[in-house]
Amino acid sequence: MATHRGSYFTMGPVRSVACAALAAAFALLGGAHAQEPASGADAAAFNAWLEGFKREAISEGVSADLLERELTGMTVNERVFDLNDNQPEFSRAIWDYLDSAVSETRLANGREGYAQEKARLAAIEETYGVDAEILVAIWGLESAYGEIMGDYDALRALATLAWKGRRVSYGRGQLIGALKILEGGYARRDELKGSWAGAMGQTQFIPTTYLAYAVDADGDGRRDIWSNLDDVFSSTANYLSKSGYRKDAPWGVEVKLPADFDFSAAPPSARRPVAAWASAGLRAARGDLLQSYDLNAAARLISPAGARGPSFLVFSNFDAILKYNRSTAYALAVGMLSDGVAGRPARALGAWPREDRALSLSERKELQASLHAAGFDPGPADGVIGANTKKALRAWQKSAGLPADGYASAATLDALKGSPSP
Ligand SMILES: [Ca+2]
Repeated sequence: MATHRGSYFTMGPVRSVACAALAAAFALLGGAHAQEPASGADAAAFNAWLEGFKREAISEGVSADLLERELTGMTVNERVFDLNDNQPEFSRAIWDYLDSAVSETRLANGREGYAQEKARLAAIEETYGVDAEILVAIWGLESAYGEIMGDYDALRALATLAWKGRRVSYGRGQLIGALKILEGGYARRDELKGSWAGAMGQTQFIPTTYLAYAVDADGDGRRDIWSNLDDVFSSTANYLSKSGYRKDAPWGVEVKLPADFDFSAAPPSARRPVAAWASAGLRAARGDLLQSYDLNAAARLISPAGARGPSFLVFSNFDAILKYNRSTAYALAVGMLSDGVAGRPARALGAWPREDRALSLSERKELQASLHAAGFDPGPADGVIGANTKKALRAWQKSAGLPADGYASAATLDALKGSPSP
């Protein structure tokens, strides 16, 4: 994920990279959960766990000397423990997220950074085949252009996650990764700082992403994603390139749908050539035609706020950005911010349904239970509106004669609760 911070976790399993401080804010933390402080007897339990972890790490190739040096005397970070334990009750609406992700300040700072780093970015764009404005947008979302990288000690934060809680498997793998960074001499011990969930540096790489993709671009022997911009941009470009990003192709285009558009004929995973979408009546939101786009390029249709909000055709570069952070909102923010940075219109023309209220966790579970009661299968009622829930929602909407956009809003829940049982 570009950044591993609090809320991005609410959008699915741990991402491969960190998402931004911002993306973290996508869901508001629920607040007053009672937490058990990890003290007293827990400290002894942590130490016992640590000894077992050291043995496992040795078997995975980490040297005993390094483990003794770095983990002896390690303690739980109780702040990290609490953050990890916090289940968000409310999700942020995508328009609220985008307001912050693509704010005037972030746009202005992005244009400034783009101008300042023009020569450096041009060289990296050429080397990796990734558009400079996309690199700047990710930089802006991940760390506010290097300003907010997090100052949690990564080893201690990851040891805390690996010990106990919802992310032990993630924490364990990343802790091993962080130790291997030190063993390889890629970064200094005092540099290993980041978010509470272990995402580090100006691009918020988690340790395994760092190991696989971080680059020593200036040839000083270190992959410095904290303070060396050659390394920062090259690492990000390398990751995007390996994720399938191709330069000079668009991430997506906002479209207008015909009034009678049948969403049920366009599930979100369907990739079709632009020409086929044009035949189905789609038009570019700015200008009427899609003719300026490659008519053979495969595109998916996304309507993140349902039929009443803006829709976009997104291309393979959008999917490459999703590998950085598996959130549609994040990938849209990267695309829009990159457009703004490069001097193109940065915001959607279509209006977001701002009067809609995002559903709470309990309401999302209620929606799933109601779908089940109505004879549709949304999967377990876990409050996560994933592919299965959206599919069931679309099927119910179609059966009820509503636009089958799979969008879960308060209005959807009301309609569903008022619908007759089969
Ligand atoms: Ca370097």
